[in-house]
Amino acid sequence: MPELSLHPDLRFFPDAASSVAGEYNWLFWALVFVCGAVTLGIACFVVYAAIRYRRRSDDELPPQIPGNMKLELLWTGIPLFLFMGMFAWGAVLFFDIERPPRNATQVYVVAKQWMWKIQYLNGEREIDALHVPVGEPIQLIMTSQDAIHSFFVPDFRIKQDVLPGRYTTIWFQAEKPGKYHLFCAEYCGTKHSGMIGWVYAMDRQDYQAWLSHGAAEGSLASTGEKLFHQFGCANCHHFDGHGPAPDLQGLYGRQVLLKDASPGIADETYIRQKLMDPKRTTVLGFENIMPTFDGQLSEEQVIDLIAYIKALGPGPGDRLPTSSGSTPQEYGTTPGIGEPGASGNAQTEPGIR
Ligand SMILES: [Cu+2]
Repeated sequence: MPELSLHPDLRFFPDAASSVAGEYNWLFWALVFVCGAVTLGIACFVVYAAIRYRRRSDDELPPQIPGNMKLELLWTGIPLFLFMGMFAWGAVLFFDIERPPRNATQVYVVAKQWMWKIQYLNGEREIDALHVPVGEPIQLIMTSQDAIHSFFVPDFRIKQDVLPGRYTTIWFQAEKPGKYHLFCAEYCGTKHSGMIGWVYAMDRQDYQAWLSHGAAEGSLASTGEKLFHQFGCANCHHFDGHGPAPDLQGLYGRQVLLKDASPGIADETYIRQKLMDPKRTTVLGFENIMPTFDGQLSEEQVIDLIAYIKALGPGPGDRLPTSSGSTPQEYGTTPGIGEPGASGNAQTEPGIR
């Protein structure tokens, strides 16, 4: 791509720095070319026809043409072929973007007016900065503390709305080391334009050094474990399967049967909803005695608890009703959310329980 730059930070076209950016560029320019060619063709034909078929005398009557099947088929068929091709190409790329690789490293993002809070599984936290290794897939699991935000890294060609009350995800793989702009792309209040950060893509070694330099207080999961006891969750959620509330081992990613017979997937959004609005759903076979933690837990703490529940392996006292023979492999994913244990981060988790 020709580099038309006025200033290093003011570029005509963003850098292509992620694994999908190249194909995005091809698709973008193909769309520009096809749409440009069609627009130009129609405009030229309009001018040509206006001159060639203009009325030459006041009493001139044009010949009546009843129709032309060949022509109609042609001008229906060619655009259909072109536009279906664009659709298919775009759809393939869309599915690539929406489906994180199984080995993607998960990073949590909490957006708030007006900053990006980043949380790594090892407990490292930072604001308006995201450090990632080059050549490795990263999956972001994002939520908002207030308004709707949008996580946008033009150089990576990724943009995803970040919503309060649920989790959205996006994944990318940085292809070259560098510093890339992170923007909020959804107007979210007075200082929306200042909700800017940087993504630092680093070589594996530098990344490892960066990750271990920090003074993380403990992994997200271990912080979650502390909260689990601090807030009295363990009083009801026993791990021997004999408590008044479901045993949470192996819960994440599994299908959960609810009292109204509707199946639910125990993903991040489900777990958050059980914490903040527990009366909304009741798990089949249990009384709904869960108190709400709305107003008591911050979004970061909810993420700590989710990380803890994710880190809990399946246990012997597995009492949650599931449809027969269901396994995390079968029900492991909701679109875009990684499967339990699929994040490739098991090794970075300390021995929980
Ligand atoms: Cu914002």
